[in-house]
Amino acid sequence: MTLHDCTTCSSDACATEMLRIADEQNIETAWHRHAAQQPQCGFGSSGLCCRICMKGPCRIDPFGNGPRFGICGADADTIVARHMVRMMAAGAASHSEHGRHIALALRHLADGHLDDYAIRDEAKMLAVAARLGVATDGRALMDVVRDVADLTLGDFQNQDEKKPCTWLAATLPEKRLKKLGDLGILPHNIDATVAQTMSRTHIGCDSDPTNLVLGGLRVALTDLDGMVLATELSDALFGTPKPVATSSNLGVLKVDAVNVAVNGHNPILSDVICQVAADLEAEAIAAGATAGINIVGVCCTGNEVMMRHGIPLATNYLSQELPILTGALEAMVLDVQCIMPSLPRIAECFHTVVVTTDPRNKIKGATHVDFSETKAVETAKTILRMAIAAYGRRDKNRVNIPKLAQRTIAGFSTEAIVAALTAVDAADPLKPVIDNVVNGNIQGIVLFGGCNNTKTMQDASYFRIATELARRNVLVLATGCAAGALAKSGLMTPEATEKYAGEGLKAVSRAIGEAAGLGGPLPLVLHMGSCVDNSRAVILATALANKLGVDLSDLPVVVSAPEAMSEKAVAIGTWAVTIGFPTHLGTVPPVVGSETVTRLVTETAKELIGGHFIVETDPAIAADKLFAAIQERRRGLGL
Ligand code: SF4
Ligand code: MSK
Repeated sequence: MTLHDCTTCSSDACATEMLRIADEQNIETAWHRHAAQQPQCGFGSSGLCCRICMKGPCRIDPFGNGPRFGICGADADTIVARHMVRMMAAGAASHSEHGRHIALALRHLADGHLDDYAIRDEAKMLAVAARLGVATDGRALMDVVRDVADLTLGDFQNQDEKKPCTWLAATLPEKRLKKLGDLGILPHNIDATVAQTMSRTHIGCDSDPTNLVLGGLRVALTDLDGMVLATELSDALFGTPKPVATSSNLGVLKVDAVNVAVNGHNPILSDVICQVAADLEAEAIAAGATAGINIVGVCCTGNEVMMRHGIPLATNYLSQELPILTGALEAMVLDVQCIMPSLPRIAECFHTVVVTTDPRNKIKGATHVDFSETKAVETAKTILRMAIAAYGRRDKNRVNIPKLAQRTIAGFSTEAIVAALTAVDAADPLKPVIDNVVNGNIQGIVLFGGCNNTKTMQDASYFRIATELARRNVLVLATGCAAGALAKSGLMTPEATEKYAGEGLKAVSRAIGEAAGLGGPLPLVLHMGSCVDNSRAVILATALANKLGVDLSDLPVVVSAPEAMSEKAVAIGTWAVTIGFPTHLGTVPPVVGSETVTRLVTETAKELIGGHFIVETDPAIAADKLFAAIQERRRGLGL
């Protein structure tokens, strides 16, 4: 199967170039496998295939000509709702497990067991402690860290259903917390809520679609809890991002360096790899790599190290196989989540070593190097030496590094945005944003999140919707693989602001950028980090809502996931709706087999919680719908 003339695979020029090489060398990528899967099953696509018990799979005929019930009697509504809610639970488990890992690391650090880590941002640590109500005055830092870690781990342990998760309570506006509490969907414990979700969706349990969806909203909120705690504690441990200039796309690989890609999500190993690479520079040069060691990022680990260390981003989720195809990648180092099991198969065709590091996330054919925080530096050096050894096996005749590396300004944490605004109004940093929303220079805010999906042309919708909304003076934020797409497209630059922003947005952006000493406007798209860092946008929105005395559902803030793919994206989209944001999906989720569930999440949700899903695969129409949702909110505020 060849894809070299594929006009719908990717809008990323480097990906298209590498697909041609894949065809020439007969190497299979995700796009080839997508083509081989066509046509995909209609029952599965619409959510009408149930595999909850071994009497199944049971399938419901969406046209009414065949079975209307599964063997146990479950109908389309129950089947669709149960499977969708289980996706949310899996997403919540994933983000929260990431968060737990960071919280446990902090606990071990406080107990003096982690020599290779430190609190890099003490001010953030103290700010977090104050937010959680932990006393800081006159106390040793590590005592504060221990209390924060224990309070955080309490969100995985609390058995009092009336006491909401600590981090949610410390993050969302009072009005939103009350609404969620009144609906009975404010979770008390991440682990317990995930377990309850699995239990209520077992055969013979909850079959009421409305009740199931409400359970889904509750478990999705645990996803948000896990994300907020992961982000905030990572900042304390590794540093809070500040604007940093770097570059994106496969041209960041260097022909004369030992190239090492870090891929996955959790910065706990990759951050150490970035730190120790300089120590092994001489060994790499001695091996013939005159440019030393070049660390690059992929997917959300890439976002983590890009925003904190300026490490260039090689690519996002869907094209993660392609750095290997350049023939110039010595090692790909993996941690957790969104990692393709195909990587070792592709690496077999080259000299690349694929290294897994998490004992619960191994891949057949990869080399496993067990990572633990107690020997972080030692492990990082072992892996880098494997990469240096691989450099000697590189076939120079097979090196094909695309030339494109887009300039990228990353690292707009909430704190960095507030710092830039403080340069405009030190007494009241949020005032410039609010004034400009009121006068219409800024019509609203859109947060792009989520993945890549082979069902759409890679990265294309991100570019189209972002530029279209920016032209209409909507401020654009991005995280995760959305951020990767928009970085590779060149939209994280001041030049993109000059080119694509509407006049109002451009004027505001110039004023803030110049006051903050950036020497020009802000980038068109503000890079807020990895998937877990969607929490940063929630914190920013909460600050705006509190300042205005309104709920999140009153703000002209919308969310867009044009290429949503993972269970984590399902969980993120659901909590975005649950806290009140209109949320666009550009890929159709497996719910359309149930009119009831579809109506619940696209219409009823709006009445109940303020947010709702907008499913729209056409990016131009999606931009119109998102802008219309912003206008509706503005009218609600009397603007
Ligand atoms: Fe079929 Fe019911 Fe089992 Fe699902 S739970 S597979 S509908 S019998
Ligand atoms: S990595 S969840 S593909 S954004 Fe965070 Fe990207 Fe989606 Fe994974």
